[in-house]
Amino acid sequence: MTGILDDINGSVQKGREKSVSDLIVAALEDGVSARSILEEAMLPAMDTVGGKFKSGELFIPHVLMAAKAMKAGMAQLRPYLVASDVKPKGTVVLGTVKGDLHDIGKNLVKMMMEGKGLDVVDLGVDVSAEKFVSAALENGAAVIGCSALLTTTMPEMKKVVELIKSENLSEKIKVMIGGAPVTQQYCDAINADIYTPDAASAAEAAFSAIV
Ligand code: B1M
Repeated sequence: MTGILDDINGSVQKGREKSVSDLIVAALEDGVSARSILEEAMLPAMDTVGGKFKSGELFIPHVLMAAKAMKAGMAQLRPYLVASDVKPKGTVVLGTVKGDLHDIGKNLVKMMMEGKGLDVVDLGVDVSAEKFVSAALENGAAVIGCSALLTTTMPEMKKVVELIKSENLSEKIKVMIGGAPVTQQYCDAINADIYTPDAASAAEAAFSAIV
């Protein structure tokens, strides 16, 4: 990574919202794609922050500031990542599972799904299995998307799968899971329908499950 992408990475890490914003404007003007800004600068910056938090080099307030800068940058990139003239092709109910407040990855998944022309009902964070299922029924959603970032909250995904099964909704509603600690192996173990490792593949998979 060089130049402006490097600077964006550094500013996200330091939680410098204004500088992230100015640098994104400059990068877009220079012809750097929104996708490159996200994937080559901003996402790696959050990974670095996570590593430094784990090793004790950074503390929660730093992580929060970085997350805030990341969110502001994502909002700025949103119009470039989401096509506006596509008709909704189906509905996904999306949220971060109960007990979990991480929402940056979930918001990215939402953006990518909207970019594929899917309608996304965003339930936010700390969403119970009951809420996922009732919202899916209310909105006629064919897919429930659960995001989890903590190993301690991953079992909430199993509750969603079990509730769908006990309500005999397995044919009608597919459960899709993802988040940093989630794996295909875990997906198989809890009998969820779809696992994807990143936001772009989540959007592809939801699109294929619906259309
Ligand atoms: Co937290 N946190 N955090 N944190 N945090 C992690 C997850 C952690 C790995 C950091 C570390 O120790 N290295 C660690 C979890 C350890 C574990 O469980 N094994 C951790 C911890 C411990 C905690 C607290 C417990 C800390 C504490 O209080 N002592 C606490 C928990 C609060 C709670 O949720 N109840 C906590 C709090 C926070 C903040 C509030 C400070 C902040 C969140 C702000 C916010 O989200 N609004 C925060 C952050 C920012 C992080 C890290 C640094 C970054 C997460 C992130 O946004 N990544 C994170 C370290 C890391 O992940 N490297 C960490 C960028 C984002 C784009 O990636 O969400 O993985 P991600 O999404 C990816 C894919 O996973 C995928 O798509 C995205 C990329 O395309 N994906 C899906 C996500 N959801 C998907 C759903 C799908 C498909 C794909 O289908 C439906």
